[in-house]
Amino acid sequence: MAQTNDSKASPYELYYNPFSICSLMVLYTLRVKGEPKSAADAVDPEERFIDIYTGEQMTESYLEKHPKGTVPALLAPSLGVKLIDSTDITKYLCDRYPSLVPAAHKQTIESLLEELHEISYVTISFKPEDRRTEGVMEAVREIMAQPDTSPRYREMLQVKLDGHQKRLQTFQDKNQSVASVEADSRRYLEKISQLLCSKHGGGQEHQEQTWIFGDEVGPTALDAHTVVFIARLLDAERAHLIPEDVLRYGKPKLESDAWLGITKGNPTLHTLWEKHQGQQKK
Ligand SMILES: N[C@@H](CCC(=O)N[C@@H](CS)C(=O)NCC(=O)O)C(=O)O
Repeated sequence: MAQTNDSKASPYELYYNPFSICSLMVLYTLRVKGEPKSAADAVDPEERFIDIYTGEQMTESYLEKHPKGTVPALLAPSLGVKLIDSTDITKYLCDRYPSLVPAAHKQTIESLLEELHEISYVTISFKPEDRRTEGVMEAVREIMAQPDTSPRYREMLQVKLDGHQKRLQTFQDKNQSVASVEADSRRYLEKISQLLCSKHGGGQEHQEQTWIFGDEVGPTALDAHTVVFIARLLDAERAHLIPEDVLRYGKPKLESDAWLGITKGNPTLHTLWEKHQGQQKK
């Protein structure tokens, strides 16, 4: 299933899913990216929907494009671009759109983005009974077990399986738990709160209007990723992890045209979306 935006023929393709936090981070970065360094630096990808809830990410044709079989992915075959991680895609955009990483805040932005992406989103997004990672791994194994799966396709599926296994192992090695991931989230958002506070001296009145480094700086890559993280925590019923000033900062962005243009007003979590759909049918 493919959905395209109205950009002119672009050499770039962005594979995404609107219920994927990392896809949303890239999509929102694209919406607030500002002006490119030059016309040749412009990145306005054709956006292609991948249904990661029916297994489209583990089809042979998608794995040919993207060996990990995840979203997002930014590809531009004619430019030799193949970026298969949201942080790499964001760096690529930052190199081309200077307002995403203003020099004065570069170090802060880079180190906080790194910290944000260390957080296990799966742990705070899904309940153990959702069996999100296990479900994906089982589906991959099922395809591998089918007699008509070619040796080449089986090999590609094994790479995807190994990637998931490695992630699970890292989680166990780090001794992570829901409580520790919640603590990581709080620690991260506390730093955002401090930045907001240093900009506005703790006053409440302007925070709804502004960006982390202030209106004169405008949206940076840190804003783009943090706003999406806030949206996900809200959808995952984890509002208690968000400091009040950070919530006041985030909420208006989640009502903006840029955000609603991406989500169409849907939640960021597929499980929540399904629940809403079910309720509407009753
Ligand atoms: N580190 C990657 C994570 C990508 C990732 O795990 N994407 C998830 C959605 S948020 C996905 O594609 N899940 C489907 C699957 O693993 O099969 C990034 O930042 O892009």
